[in-house]
Amino acid sequence: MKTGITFSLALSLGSWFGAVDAYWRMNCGVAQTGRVDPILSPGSVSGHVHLLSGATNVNTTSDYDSLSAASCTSCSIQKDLSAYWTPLMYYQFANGSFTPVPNGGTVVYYLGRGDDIANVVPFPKGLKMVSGDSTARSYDNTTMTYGPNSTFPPRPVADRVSFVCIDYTNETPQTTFLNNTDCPEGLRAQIQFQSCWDGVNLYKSDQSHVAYLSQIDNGICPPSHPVLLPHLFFEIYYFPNSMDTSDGGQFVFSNGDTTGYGFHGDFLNGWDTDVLTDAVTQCLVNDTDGVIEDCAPLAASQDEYYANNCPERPALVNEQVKGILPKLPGCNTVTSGPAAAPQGICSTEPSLNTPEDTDGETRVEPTINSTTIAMSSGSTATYQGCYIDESNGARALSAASTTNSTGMSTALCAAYCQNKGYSVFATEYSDECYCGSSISASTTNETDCAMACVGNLTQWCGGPDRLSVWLISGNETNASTSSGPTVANSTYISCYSDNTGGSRTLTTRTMDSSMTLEMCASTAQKGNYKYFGVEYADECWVGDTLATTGATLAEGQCSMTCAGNTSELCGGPNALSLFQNNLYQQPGNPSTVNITGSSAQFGYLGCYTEGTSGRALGGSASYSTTSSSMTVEYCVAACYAKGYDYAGVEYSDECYCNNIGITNGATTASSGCSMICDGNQAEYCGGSNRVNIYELKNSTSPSRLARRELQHSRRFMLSHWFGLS
Ligand SMILES: *[C@@H]1O[C@H](CO)[C@@H](O)[C@H](O)[C@H]1NC(C)=O
Ligand SMILES: *[C@@H]1O[C@H](CO)[C@@H](O)[C@H](O)[C@H]1NC(C)=O
Ligand SMILES: *[C@@H]1O[C@H](CO)[C@@H](O)[C@H](O)[C@H]1NC(C)=O
Ligand SMILES: *[C@@H]1O[C@H](CO)[C@@H](O)[C@H](O)[C@H]1NC(C)=O
Ligand SMILES: *[C@@H]1O[C@H](CO)[C@@H](O)[C@H](O)[C@H]1NC(C)=O
Ligand SMILES: *[C@@H]1O[C@H](CO)[C@@H](O)[C@H](O)[C@H]1NC(C)=O
Ligand SMILES: *[C@@H]1O[C@H](CO)[C@@H](O)[C@H](O)[C@H]1NC(C)=O
Ligand SMILES: *[C@@H]1O[C@H](CO)[C@@H](O)[C@H](O)[C@H]1NC(C)=O
Ligand SMILES: *[C@@H]1O[C@H](CO)[C@@H](O)[C@H](O)[C@H]1NC(C)=O
Ligand SMILES: *[C@@H]1O[C@H](CO)[C@@H](O)[C@H](O)[C@H]1NC(C)=O
Ligand SMILES: *[C@@H]1O[C@H](CO)[C@@H](O)[C@H](O)[C@H]1NC(C)=O
Ligand SMILES: CC(=O)N[C@H]1CO[C@H](CO)[C@@H](O)[C@@H]1O
Repeated sequence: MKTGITFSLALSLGSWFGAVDAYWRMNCGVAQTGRVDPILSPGSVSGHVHLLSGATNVNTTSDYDSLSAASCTSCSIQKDLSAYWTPLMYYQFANGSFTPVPNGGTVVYYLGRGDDIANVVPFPKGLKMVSGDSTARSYDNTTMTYGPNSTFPPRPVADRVSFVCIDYTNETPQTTFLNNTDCPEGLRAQIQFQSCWDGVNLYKSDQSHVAYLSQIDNGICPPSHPVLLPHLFFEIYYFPNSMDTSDGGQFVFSNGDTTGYGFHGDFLNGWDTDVLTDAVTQCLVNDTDGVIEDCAPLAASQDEYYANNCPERPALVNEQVKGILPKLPGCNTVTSGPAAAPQGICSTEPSLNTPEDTDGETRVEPTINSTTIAMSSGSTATYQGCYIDESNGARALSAASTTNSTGMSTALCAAYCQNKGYSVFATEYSDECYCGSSISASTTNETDCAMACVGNLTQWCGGPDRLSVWLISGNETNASTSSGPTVANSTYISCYSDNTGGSRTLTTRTMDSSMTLEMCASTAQKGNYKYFGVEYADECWVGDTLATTGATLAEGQCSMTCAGNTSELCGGPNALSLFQNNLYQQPGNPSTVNITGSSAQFGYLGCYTEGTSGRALGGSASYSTTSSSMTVEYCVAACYAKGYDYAGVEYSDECYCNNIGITNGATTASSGCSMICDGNQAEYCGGSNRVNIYELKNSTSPSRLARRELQHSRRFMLSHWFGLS
């Protein structure tokens, strides 16, 4: 998984909200990071950096119509092309420099709130609003909501901002300011919006077109703002514990605010009006678990892979806002109050970059046997369907593979496989490419292959363990018709060049004065090497990849008889009789691991980075061991035997266990976990600071149950901080 969002939802517990709600909640990846604010700084560079979610084309001049032209949104509901943004959180090192705190994106809630909920109306086209006060550095206990009497008392509007430090073992109340930042499971910044509209103005710069409910998240609207809107609420997940804070630095928002009182949020409506109207009517009043699947108008355009399919766009403002920065972008002084801190204005501002125009671009659904692409070689590739990969731990197409995390597309994979002489190719998980001569795996529902290619977002590139399979016309029989020597459990490739410009085609050599093809095949099988080749009568070469320096030679160049069998040919000078080992097992991560002698099963969660301030499987109750015969099964069994629910393998021989799950680090590309287990050549055991994590399924251990309870109770939990009921 490449998105941090599923991760952050798993962390959710506790909430601002007291009463049982009707609502929906939507996860959002990042659309843009930079000094962009089309509400407060239209057409110019904003005063401070924002984390923007929503329509992919959000820019400095966005309005309803321009957002509506976006090709996608970084949020899960594709018919919502709104833009949502908040200031970005940084860490200021003791030496004065800054770096962004890793975030898990924004969760946007639409809640049915207010006494007048029966008359709630959808956001009108083009409505925009800002909640919060960027200049605030202390709690304002005098500016109150409308509250006419003791049934609907007024409340300080400052309560619209809140922070939750998430710590499963030591729950702390939420605060209206940034207090504790030692948050093992993350820090949630939260902002409530105005739900009462004057019914006339889509925007007024003093925000007087909208007003808060009397209780902010519930109650009544003032008579001046009689129209009730859906109640909007953002949660932004930060991971302060993934920063090394040992230098004694501090957390600060992009506007220079260390207190959190100046946190704020912006909303620019870009919804498809029909979809929003249907969702408000059908779901806002009675969807009590917030799940989009339960709301038909929203589910229809939900994209499970929103963060990959609509990734963050390149920076619109020509300045650096990530990495290590000498100062906060813009002219923002770090202040801690209590006095208000007006927005600093710079005399000069960076230029704007011209973004690639993707407005209106839509994804093309390929049709089996009729969608074709023309390849630069002149061949044509025809779409074959969505196939299941790794159904029993082995790759469906294993002859060759590559990953390109920026450029993968159907055409790129096609060219790669054709160059290697294969006629079947397939893309997977947005950036992987596999080749073979034929495919015998099972097809599956086309909707399973729903990840866009990273190199061309209008094409599909498979999904998790799902292959978008293509066939190159004219090359169907290339591999299968090649004749040549037969060796059991091996396929002859061709006579192949070696030692071109001093580069070896395969990695590892053994020599034997009684060399035969079978002897070399046996070496490849024992070591689980994908290829083997015999050269110069007595040299056996094995390896998993063919160096790009090698190429097919005329068969006549492999005409030396084998040292151990004069009836077989064993290559020639700098020429390999090259074979593929059909017993080769592509290393993988078993998706489930059974515990011998028990019904317990562990499921694979993914490849994770270790945290900078602690192990991914950290916490006080954890265990680790190493073994020169490490396998996934060994580690899982060792953790289970000691009563742990999580197991992780790393660096080919290390094993980690804990009971509370992932406490540090984050999901990362599977390519980071590519070290072979010391005890099983067909399994991966993590990498350097990368860990493959497994979780006990259906655990009944008290810690897991308690954690799940906290997650489930989210929507029912009474807010002790705000004293709501
Ligand atoms: C903002 O985006 C809209 C829609 O893509 C585009 O028409 C407009 O020119 C962009 N504005 C700027 C300043 O780039
Ligand atoms: C508001 O806060 C100030 C400073 O803490 C305090 O002196 C004052 O009494 C408070 N006012 C109200 C109405 O609570
Ligand atoms: C409180 O104010 C609301 C709204 O104006 C009104 O409907 C209600 O009757 C009032 N309640 C009391 C006890 O005055
Ligand atoms: C602020 O954090 C400290 C340290 O974690 C804690 O002791 C204190 O109770 C917190 N304050 C509030 C108002 O929650
Ligand atoms: C809510 O009520 C509407 C109208 O009665 C109905 O169409 C919809 O299915 C209900 N939704 C849920 C989640 O129960
Ligand atoms: C595609 O063509 C192949 C070979 O002609 C055929 O076996 C298969 O059923 C076709 N699939 C579809 C979905 O038409
Ligand atoms: C990835 O693909 C892009 C676009 O085709 C190409 O420019 C780049 O060199 C490729 N990167 C790797 C590592 O192959
Ligand atoms: C594929 O999945 C979609 C969405 O879940 C469903 O509507 C459709 O009926 C499925 N098609 C098949 C052939 O199972
Ligand atoms: C992206 O894919 C579409 C659909 O296959 C294709 O028409 C387009 O040419 C591709 N774009 C690039 C830059 O290759
Ligand atoms: C080929 O592989 C199969 C399956 O592993 C094995 O049973 C068989 O003995 C092998 N044949 C030879 C000649 O090695
Ligand atoms: C694990 O057990 C399940 C049933 O309990 C079985 O279906 C599955 O094949 C087993 N998996 C392995 C890898 O042994
Ligand atoms: C017709 C066709 O696509 N032929 C291709 C088969 O594959 C080789 C590479 O192995 C190409 O060179 C051919 O053009």
